[in-house]
Amino acid sequence: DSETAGAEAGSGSITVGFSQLGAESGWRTANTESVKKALTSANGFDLTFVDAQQKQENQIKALRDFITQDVDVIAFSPVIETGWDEVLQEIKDAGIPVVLVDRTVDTTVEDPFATWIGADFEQEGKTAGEWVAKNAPDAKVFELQGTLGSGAQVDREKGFDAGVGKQVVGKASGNFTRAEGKTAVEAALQTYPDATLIFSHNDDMALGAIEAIEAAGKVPGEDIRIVSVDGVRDGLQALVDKKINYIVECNPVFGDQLAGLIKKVAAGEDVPKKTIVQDQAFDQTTTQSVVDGRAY
Ligand code: GYE
Repeated sequence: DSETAGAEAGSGSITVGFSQLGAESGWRTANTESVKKALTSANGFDLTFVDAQQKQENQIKALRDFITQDVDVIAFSPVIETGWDEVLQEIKDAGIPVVLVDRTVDTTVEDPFATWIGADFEQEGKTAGEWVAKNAPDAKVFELQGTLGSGAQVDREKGFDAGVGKQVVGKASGNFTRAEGKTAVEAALQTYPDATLIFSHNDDMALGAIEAIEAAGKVPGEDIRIVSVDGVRDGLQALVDKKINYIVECNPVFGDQLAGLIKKVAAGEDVPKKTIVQDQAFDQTTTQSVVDGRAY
């Protein structure tokens, strides 16, 4: 699944290979849209975009193809943190700068990327934990984790558990998708019947959790409260419908900021090592107009 917008791009355009990790969630779809909207030929880019379908081997293959194409800049969202040493070294040896998008890497390669743009996942987990500490200090928590080993899972769990880890009675991964979130919660309702709150690492899994809870004859948001991360429209709708209790935002719309960074990196200009995308949080006072006005 690869496409190129190069046909009309002039010789002065910046060639970019972008390896997106997948299309697992509403967040990801909005992020892909934002990136594609910003990296157009009209804006001076010649983009090759490849979706890895949540498989690291697909990403590594795409990155190697970008080296062969000798693109000006390689951008990618790593599905998990580890396993990139070899390919990052190859990219470095080829002299191609890397712009890391959204998730983070854990590598032995020195100075592996020029810049990273994404959210503060640990803070998101902390913010979720603060809501639980204040509003549900006696709740027993089931933690519905994202893709195991991904920066978003590792750091959200770290931030949450640092605050209210003692309240966590069980954990399982739903791989950031609605379907796997549902399956994980169906099992959790059997394994941890005492759980009264779910901390879900994203909205899609929380929406799957709602289906599982309702199918078990319980009321999501009441019998089992739900705290989630992202703030996509479907998640916010469930919040307004009182099925989710609190959502920590993770903003996927940073394509323009990314385009600005890529231009600077391609020109050899100095860029900050990190750009943190700003987030807010939503509680049940959120109104329908916020949902209706949401762009994704
Ligand atoms: O929260 C989730 C997605 O890495 C921030 O990945 C991203 C996360 C996002 O699947 O919905």
